Amino acid sequence: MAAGHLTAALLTPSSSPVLAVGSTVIDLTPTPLKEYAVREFGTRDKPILLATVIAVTLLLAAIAGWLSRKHFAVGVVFLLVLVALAGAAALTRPLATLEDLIPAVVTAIMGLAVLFLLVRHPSPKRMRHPMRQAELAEQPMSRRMVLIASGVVASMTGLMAWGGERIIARRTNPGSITLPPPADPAPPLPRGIEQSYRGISRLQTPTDTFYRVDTNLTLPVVSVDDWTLTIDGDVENEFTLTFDELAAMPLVERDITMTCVSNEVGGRYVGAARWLGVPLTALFERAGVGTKADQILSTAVDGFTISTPLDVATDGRDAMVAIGMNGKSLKAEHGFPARLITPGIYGFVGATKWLTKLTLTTYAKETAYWTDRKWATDAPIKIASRIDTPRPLSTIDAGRVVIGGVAWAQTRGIERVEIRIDGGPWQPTRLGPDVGVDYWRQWYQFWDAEPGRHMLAVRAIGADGEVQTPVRATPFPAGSSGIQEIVISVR
Ligand SMILES: Nc1nc2c(c(=O)[nH]1)N[C@H]1C(S)=C(S)[C@@H](COP(=O)(O)O)O[C@H]1N2
Ligand SMILES: [Mo]
Repeated sequence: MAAGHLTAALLTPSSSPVLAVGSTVIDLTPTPLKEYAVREFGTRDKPILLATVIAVTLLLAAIAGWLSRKHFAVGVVFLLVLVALAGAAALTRPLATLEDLIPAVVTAIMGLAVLFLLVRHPSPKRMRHPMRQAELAEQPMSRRMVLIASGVVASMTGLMAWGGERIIARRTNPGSITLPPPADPAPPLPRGIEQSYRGISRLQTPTDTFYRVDTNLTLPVVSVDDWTLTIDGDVENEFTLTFDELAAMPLVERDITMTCVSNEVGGRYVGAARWLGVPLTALFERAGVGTKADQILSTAVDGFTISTPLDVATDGRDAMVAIGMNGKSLKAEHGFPARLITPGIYGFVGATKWLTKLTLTTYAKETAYWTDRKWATDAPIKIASRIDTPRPLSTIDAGRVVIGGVAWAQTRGIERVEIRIDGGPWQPTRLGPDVGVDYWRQWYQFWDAEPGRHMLAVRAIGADGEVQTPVRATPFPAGSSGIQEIVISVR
């Protein structure tokens, strides 16, 4: 497996047996199980998945070894079937080519070699009659030989896996590239209240702590020199841009808060950043949108797809193909070199990372990854608020404390945020600076905390008058709702 991983690292990382099997598991996971994993494991879901794939493989490989001690051929067939499954997983990835089978072939050859080394170690006799099973039992490998052989295999495995990981990390990390300044810059970001009231989320989420959600076990390898963006489908002039051509178009800079549909009440899958990009409307103007399209089908370099309602993306909001985030080019994790950003709708319907194609089409004709898994097609972000401080279940000292957090109602803006202490009346809070309707709003309030256990709740009221509902909804299929209520102890 490590040899296959190393081979894939040099060719196409996603064709690595471990990664291909893991990705196939992700794609085949039923929605309720996926929801459970996201809820229970959060961003550790990927390492846990990979660890499981590796553990199960080791177990199955052990069975292959055990089988082959009795009947070598049976062990060989078992091992080959396992590797064939990994090869099939690699071949059925979107955009896979025959070349993606190579890591599986290497895995098979290496697997057989190891099996042969460990089970059918060459002895002078066996060299002459390699297929004579009976001799195996007569001449077991000495304990010392077993230890040496296992040690060699284990260290080679570690070395190859480590090498593969290093190569993948280097190939998928593009480094920062210089971008032209915006033709339409955002005003300077006001000072947030996070420095005055510790524990409240920063007004702008730093890129390295910005949440990451995608189906990718491994980041795509994208070279900015080869990358292109194509606009096609129901348009008058289909066209393709290189990165430099895209970056040469007039760029806008906007502060936008993104939210993931998987965000639970009080969750962390939300982040606020400054995005630099080309407005979708500019690209569509150049393409000349036809009359039939009602959907923008965006495709990522790895074949992943997202559907965005055309009327939503073009209703005047700042939807864009973003190439910059917080003053730098996009990081690999966030979609280098270009991604879609659509304010006001959840990421899974409007924030395609590693974007390479925008196809104007219809919902009747084309479906995308999440639509195929029964998630909503149109998913406006629900008004929400979060308590950042004090932390749930924390113990704090009695006296004057600050309760604070963030609230968001993209495309509408936040009018008020209210808190409730121990089930009492809703009380007003003070708001942080206003960065626009698509941005979250920091909020805080002082509270004279008395010893004991207390319940704190928060709700937001939108500029359109909508009051955040206490009615609970799960993230599936169109985003969670409900009011966050936390318990804390005061001593
Ligand atoms: N290519 C691709 N783009 C994607 C996804 C994905 O799985 N693949 N996930 C989407 C989801 S569900 C969200 S919430 C946002 C998250 O963007 P971020 O990781 O930069 O925060 O990206 C969206 N774009
Ligand atoms: Mo998401």
